[in-house]
Amino acid sequence: MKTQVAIIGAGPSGLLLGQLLSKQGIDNIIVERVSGEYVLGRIRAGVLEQGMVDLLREAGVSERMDREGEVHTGVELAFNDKRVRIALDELTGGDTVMVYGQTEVTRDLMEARQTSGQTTFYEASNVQLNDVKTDAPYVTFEKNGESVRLDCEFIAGCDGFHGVSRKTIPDDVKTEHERVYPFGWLGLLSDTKPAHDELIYCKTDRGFALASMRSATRSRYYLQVPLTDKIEQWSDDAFWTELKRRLPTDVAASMETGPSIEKSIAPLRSFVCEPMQYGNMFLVGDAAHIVPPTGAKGLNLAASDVATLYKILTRVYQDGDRDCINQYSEVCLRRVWHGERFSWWMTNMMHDFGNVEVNGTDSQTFSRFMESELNFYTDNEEGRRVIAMQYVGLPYEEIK
Ligand code: FAS
Ligand code: PHB
Repeated sequence: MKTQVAIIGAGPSGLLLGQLLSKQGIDNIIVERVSGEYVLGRIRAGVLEQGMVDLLREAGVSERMDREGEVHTGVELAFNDKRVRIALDELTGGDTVMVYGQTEVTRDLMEARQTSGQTTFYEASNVQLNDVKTDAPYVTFEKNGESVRLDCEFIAGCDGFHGVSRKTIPDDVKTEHERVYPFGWLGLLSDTKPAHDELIYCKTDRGFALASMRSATRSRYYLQVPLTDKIEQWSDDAFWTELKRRLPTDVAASMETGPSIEKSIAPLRSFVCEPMQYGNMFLVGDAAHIVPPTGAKGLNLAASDVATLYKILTRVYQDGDRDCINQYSEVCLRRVWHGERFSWWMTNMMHDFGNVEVNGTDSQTFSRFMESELNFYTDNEEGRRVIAMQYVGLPYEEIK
């Protein structure tokens, strides 16, 4: 079997890349480890930057997003009994974010791929990448007990943090940067009216909380929890009770509660693999980098990687320019590190680190530093503009 671009992973990175390449007539095949239903069952991101919204429109998969998604012009930070609204549009000259769940983005991309007739192998096992340093790389995997070989010209490793692609880069070639946070996020999805019409990021002495949403009738909430917590410890009632303790009083008082339709605990880490390319294999999205979700950057950084790789491969196939492939890693990493820093910064400012020493600073001193940081950046318009610029997303970089 042969294709031009083999894509490993059918999450948002793999599906969006496949859709964009297909629209340029570039043949691609996706190899995914689990079923499509399983991919859709993962509840993850909820906020799309303008750049990702534009890319989904370019990919021709935005009709439902434009109909059902909510354009948000601001987000709130609540701390020390005050609420500061970050007026995204006013502070950035009109940029906004779109609230539309990753699950829906993935569903729209899956439907578009079905329509395009491009091949996707779900439930493929023992996926291996071979000869990625040559001009004739190939992927091997098993499907329904059969061994399959997929010859290609390029491989896009869109297989997430636990995938096989990053492992293809030899240890003496790659550098992995990592910061694991001493807490996790307990997330709950419910078919209840959102507690507020915009997102509220809350810092309290009980820990962080986030009130988000998926639509006017579906809410998404998060609580900072110790890494030792297990989901079985958290009944719905316990979740709602704790959330009400962390939300602003008036918001908590009027909040609608109801049964969870999903509840899970995710660890928080900052992670970057450098380089993001090895021969004719390119790491995309979570396969290359992870951010704590405090900055709503995870999915959005994946989208900007996709945009860069799509532009490069289009130039290779349409203009015969192969030199540009060497720009991939450098262009992606410049934007990735800005997203990493913002997510790390927001996590440090908004969470309670308890008695954990941070960067050699005792927890109490660190907490004072972060309190000052949060007050400084929210007390003046220039500080709020710094937050707004990053939250709506920095511009995508063009390929030279
Ligand atoms: P994904 O991990 O989504 O997709 C990778 C795909 O590759 C998966 O379908 C996997 O099955 C497949 N795969 C893995 N190994 C393979 C192999 N060997 N062979 C073939 N296929 C393989 N981001 C936010 O912005 N906001 C959030 O609130 C947020 N919450 C998150 C919660 C959790 C629990 C996690 C894990 C992430 C969260 N993220 C959030 C980040 C998330 O949205 C990612 O950025 C996004 O899923 C990245 O998409 P992909 O790069 O496609 O990786
Ligand atoms: C979400 O709605 O899942 C969400 C929104 C913003 C974040 C993280 C998660 O920063």
